[in-house]
Amino acid sequence: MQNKATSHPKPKRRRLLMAAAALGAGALTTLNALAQSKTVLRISSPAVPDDWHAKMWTVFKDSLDKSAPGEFDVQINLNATLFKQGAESAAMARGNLELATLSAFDIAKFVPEFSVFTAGYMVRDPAQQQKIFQGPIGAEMFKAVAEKMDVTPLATAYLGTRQLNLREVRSVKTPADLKGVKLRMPGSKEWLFLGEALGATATPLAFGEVYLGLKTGTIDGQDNPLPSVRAAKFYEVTKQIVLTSHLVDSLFITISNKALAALTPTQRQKVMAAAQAAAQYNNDNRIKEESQLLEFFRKEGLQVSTPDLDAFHKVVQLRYQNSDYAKAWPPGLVERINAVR
Ligand code: KDO
Repeated sequence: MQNKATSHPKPKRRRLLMAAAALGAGALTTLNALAQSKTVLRISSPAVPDDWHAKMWTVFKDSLDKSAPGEFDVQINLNATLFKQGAESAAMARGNLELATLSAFDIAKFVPEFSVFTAGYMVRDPAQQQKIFQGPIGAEMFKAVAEKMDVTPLATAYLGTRQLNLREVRSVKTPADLKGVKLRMPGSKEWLFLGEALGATATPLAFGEVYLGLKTGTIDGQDNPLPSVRAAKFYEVTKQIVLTSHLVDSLFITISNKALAALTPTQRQKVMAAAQAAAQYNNDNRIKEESQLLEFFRKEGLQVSTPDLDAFHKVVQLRYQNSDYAKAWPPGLVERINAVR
């Protein structure tokens, strides 16, 4: 026997129920259609949420939500939760990822001449960095990236100037003083070469594992720009910052060519403008923070020291000049970079 609640409703109530169901289904269909018509832009980054190059993706998303309301579904994945650090360019080439930030090291694997930007003491400061990549050198390099990697750089973000950050206090004046120091570097031979050029014993580790490595002592130190040392809280598990300033580091906001080709010309312009706004936000905040952070680290009890920078320049530059990397640099490229002011 049917109970009352599940027996057929009275005609008026039934009509109402049917109308509500129809409305519900209709609204759902509209929502589905809207969701489907949105262009999904998946982003993957190893950055921690509190770092500027993580926050810049919100600027990117907000910019697109404003300039192209309802057209894009921007999905931001931080902490390497979507793809592991270094796997982004392959994911983009396979069509599994639309946007990421690539380092010069990621690019140099496929575009050998790009290794010039992995060399210590090559780029002088963030202003020169922006001019290089916004000028003819950048245009030539980005063309090669698009051809060889099937991705297109949209803007250059300044990751900061890399400094050494040690677990125990040590007197570091020249690269020789880093002999035997187990220095964590990101996991590629281009990064390891930089660590070795600095005089240390370079050891590969993903960014997400550095905090624990420093805490437990499986590594003696790491190198990163000061804002990342703050954002990833490395200062909690280290005692010294050595201001080697060995790399004015860049991150390129890059889109897969497949995703780019799927956009209308107007959408392309909007995505480009959003990437540039994001980079600008990152650059302004990072430069400002870099100038203020030493005080913060000192208050946290870290010792801050400055080495013999001439000695570091000489040793590191010589290592690169004599390396196989330099053989891939077109004649005159270093001079052209130096001439950018
Ligand atoms: C790092 O692993 O040390 C590094 O700074 C390398 C950069 O290229 C970049 O991947 C960065 O980590 C991450 O975005 C985390 O800040």
